[in-house]
This record gives sequence, structure tokens and C-alpha cells, in this order.
Amino acid sequence: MPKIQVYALGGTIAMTPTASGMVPSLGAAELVAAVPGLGELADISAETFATIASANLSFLQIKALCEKASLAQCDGIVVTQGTDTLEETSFLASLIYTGDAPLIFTGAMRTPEQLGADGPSNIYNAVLAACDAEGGVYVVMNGEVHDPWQVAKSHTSSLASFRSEDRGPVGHISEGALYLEVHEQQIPIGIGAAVTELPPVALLPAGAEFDIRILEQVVGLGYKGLVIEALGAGHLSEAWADAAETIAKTIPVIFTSRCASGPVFENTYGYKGAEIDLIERGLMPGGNIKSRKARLLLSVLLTDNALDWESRFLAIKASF
Ligand code: DAS
Repeated sequence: MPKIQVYALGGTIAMTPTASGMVPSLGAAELVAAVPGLGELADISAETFATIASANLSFLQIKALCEKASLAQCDGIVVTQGTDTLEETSFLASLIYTGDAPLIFTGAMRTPEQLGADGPSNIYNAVLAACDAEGGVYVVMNGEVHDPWQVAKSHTSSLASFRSEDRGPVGHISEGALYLEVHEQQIPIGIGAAVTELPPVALLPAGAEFDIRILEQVVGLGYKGLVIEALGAGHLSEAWADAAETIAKTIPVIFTSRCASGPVFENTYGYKGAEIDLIERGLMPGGNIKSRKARLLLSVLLTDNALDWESRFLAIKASF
């Protein structure tokens, strides 16, 4: 049977009721024990890596997890964690995990106590995907397989919360079988073993009549990059465009779209604050990469060889 390593990090999937409400408490062994039939799928090893809400997961923890996973003597790895940051931790893992075994992230929208708890079926499906996928990093939720470059948590409670708005899921699990489309996964960038922190990249959403006070503080606060979640196809107010141009003279500024799907434009609108103007002012269009992914991607690109971040970003954008 395939050997599958499960690492538990906490989250709703591991939460139990207390007088003050649900808190993360279950470890990997308890989560695995609660999944009927798992033992027929694979030879499971379970390790509790953390027992926290996913909002508290750090870069260092994800880096350590990826290093551990790449050394694990197994055929696949499953990570269970909270869903609040699952779209970012799995994306970060897709940038830095260089192991050959598939790395599958999953979680739950309901606690084990709640009716219709989805944790056990998500773990079962994630183990099945870890057994059958060739390699790469995926998110398995609600019977679907998603690419970390695409997926986002779209609903606060729905079992179908995890959606890839632009291209849909890259696979699904039906009748105990994995159906995975053949698709190009992004090549991991990797990160030096000595790296202990990511250069901080700010993420600021634009909006109607937003003023520029926060924008003007970004460089002074020590951020090494900025992602602006722009309006529509990549548009800002004139005031934001002026402020962003000044910032782009000091640190990289990428603009993405706040729309749930669709790329930012690069050569359609020419008014002040539109994409053609922003590019002329030194901002980098983010293509189809969404803001929370762009923030982490820029941060990893700035970790080493920061000078050539632009050419590396352009190459990645072109292949995405
Ligand atoms: N929001 C809970 C969850 O969905 C907690 C968390 O993300 O850790 O798992």
C-alpha cells in the first residue's frame, strides 16, 4: 500500500467545543482515527505539527513543513489546517516545496461536532489524491482538486467555499477515484535553507474615494514591495496613481484586480490611472495572478536576487 504522511496544523477540522466556543485541539492521530476506511487506502503516518487557527500560521512554519515533507520517506503527504489561510499556505508551499511526493492541503468548513462535518471526507479524499497524484501541490476540498495558484475561499461557511473562479477545479474525486486533468503546474521557485523571514510586501485594496494616507506610509513603514488590488481591469484614481508612481521609484509595485476572475488589462484604457498609464508610471501589471497570491510571490522573488524580480515575475506571469 502507498505510504502517506499526514501533518495536522489545527483549524476547524481539529476544533472541539469549550465553554468559550470552538478551539483547535485535536491532533493528527485523532483526525486520522475518525476517518472510516482510511486504512484500506494507505499506510498512514500521522504527526501533529501545530494545533492553531490558520490565521496564526507563519512563513517559518510553512517552510519547516515543506522541508520536513520533502525529506519524508513516503508516497504522498496530506496537510490538514484551518481554511482561513489555506489559499495562501498552499500557494506558498507551491513556491517553495521541492519534494517529489504530492503535497495535498485540506481542511474543513465544519467542526467534527457539527452535523454533516466535512473533515473526515476531506481527509479521505486528500489521502486518495496523495496516493494517486504524480506530484505537485494541490488543495482538496468538497470532492474537488484545486491548483493553489487559482483557489480561494469564497464563502464563510459553505462546504463548496473553495473555488477557482477563472479556470475551475483541476480535478475531482468520484467513486473513490482521483480524476486529475493534465495541466502545467508552476515550477517551484525554491527558497534558501538559511532564509528565516520573507521580505514584507504590503497589500492594499483600492476603492471608490479611498484616500492615499495609508498608501503614503508604505515605504516609510519598511515594506519591500507593494501589491495594489486595483479596480476593474486594473484602474486607480488619479490620486492613487500619483502616489503609486512615487512608491514604484523605491520598491516594486504590482497591480492586480479586485474582481474575482479575469486578468488586468495592459493596453486598452489610456486615461490617467488606467492600466496603460500605471505601466508607464512604473507599476507592474499582475496578469491573472490574484492579489493575495501576488503578495506572496513578490515576497519570495525578493528573498534572493531581488534585482531581477521583474524578469522572473514576467516569466512566471507568461507561463501562468
Ligand atoms: N476558520 C477556521 C477554519 O476554517 C479556523 C482556521 O482557519 O484555522 O478552519
